[in-house]
Amino acid sequence: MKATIYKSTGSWYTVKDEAGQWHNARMKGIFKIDSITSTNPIAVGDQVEIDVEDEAENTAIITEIHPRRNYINRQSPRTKHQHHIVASNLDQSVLVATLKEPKTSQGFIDRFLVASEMFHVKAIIVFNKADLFKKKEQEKFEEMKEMYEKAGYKVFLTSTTENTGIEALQDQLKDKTSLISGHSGVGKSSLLNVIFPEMNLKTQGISGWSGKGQHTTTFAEMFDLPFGGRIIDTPGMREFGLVDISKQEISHYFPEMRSRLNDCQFNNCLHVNEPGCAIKQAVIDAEISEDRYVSYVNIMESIEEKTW
Ligand SMILES: Nc1nc2c(ncn2[C@@H]2O[C@H](COP(=O)(O)OP(=O)(O)OP(=O)(O)O)[C@@H](O)[C@H]2O)c(=O)[nH]1
Ligand SMILES: [Mg+2]
Ligand SMILES: [Zn+2]
Repeated sequence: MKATIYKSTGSWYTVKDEAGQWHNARMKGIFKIDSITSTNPIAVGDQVEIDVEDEAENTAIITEIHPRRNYINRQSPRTKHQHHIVASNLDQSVLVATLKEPKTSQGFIDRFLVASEMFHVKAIIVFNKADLFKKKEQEKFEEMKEMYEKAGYKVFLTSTTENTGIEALQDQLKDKTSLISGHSGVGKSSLLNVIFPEMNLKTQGISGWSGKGQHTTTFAEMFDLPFGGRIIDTPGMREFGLVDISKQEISHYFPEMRSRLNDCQFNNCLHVNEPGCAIKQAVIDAEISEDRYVSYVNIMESIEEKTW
């Protein structure tokens, strides 16, 4: 019987079968998955085959994993050479960012967007905590919104305390499977709670952002949305390491660069020192944001430092 993974807690998985019945399932034996070295063989979002083991106890055995349409993985915090699959079979990846309490850097946002492009998952950006904005943050937001929209990304502005911007976000989530990511404390779980109050997810509490970087959500979990679609809440991430990316590839993951690559004089152009570079020209002409270009160069440099 076909089923979908909603949650993983160690060796047990919460799955929902095609008839809408929930089971506690575990894997039987060891089966080979893809060629990637991941720390978790089964991830939230995976489509699997199950055999019901015990009707009364609602337990089942996972016998097979269906090929993934796509997946997002992150470097394992423990071993750099291993990956952890966060979720699979996604329609979009939602980055929740904040301009204060805590501040999400542009470098982080851009790395996130590059990773989403690498995984072929459409990304959108939600700036939360709009209620905390003073003039400075409001201006910064307008600037970033313009920059990211020009690059081809949708940008949303929300506040969970004032309930603003929520409907537009709901429309964007409807009938899709979305993964929510962002630093700890940006309000990922809070957002899901206002989108779907019955969800009742644990959040950091009314004292607000502590600045201590404690994670409230500790594992990825998927939920069905009452208006159609599914959403996956994840624990906050500290930084974003890009793995398995070559310098030559990076510009392909900046949509505003990708569309201009054919215009560079050299087809192996890295858009740094080469003559006849269409990307640098577009930056000079303000067709590509200088800040996005700086992120591009920073990512290039971080790859140079990689020693393996
Ligand atoms: N002022 C303000 N505070 C918010 C808003 N959204 C969330 N918060 C607060 O921010 C804190 C963190 O919210 P959470 O929803 O737990 O954050 P999270 O992103 O799920 O964090 P982790 O689970 O640790 O990754 C809580 O104290 C919320 O009350 C908002 O729109 N405005
Ligand atoms: Mg959370
Ligand atoms: Zn170039």
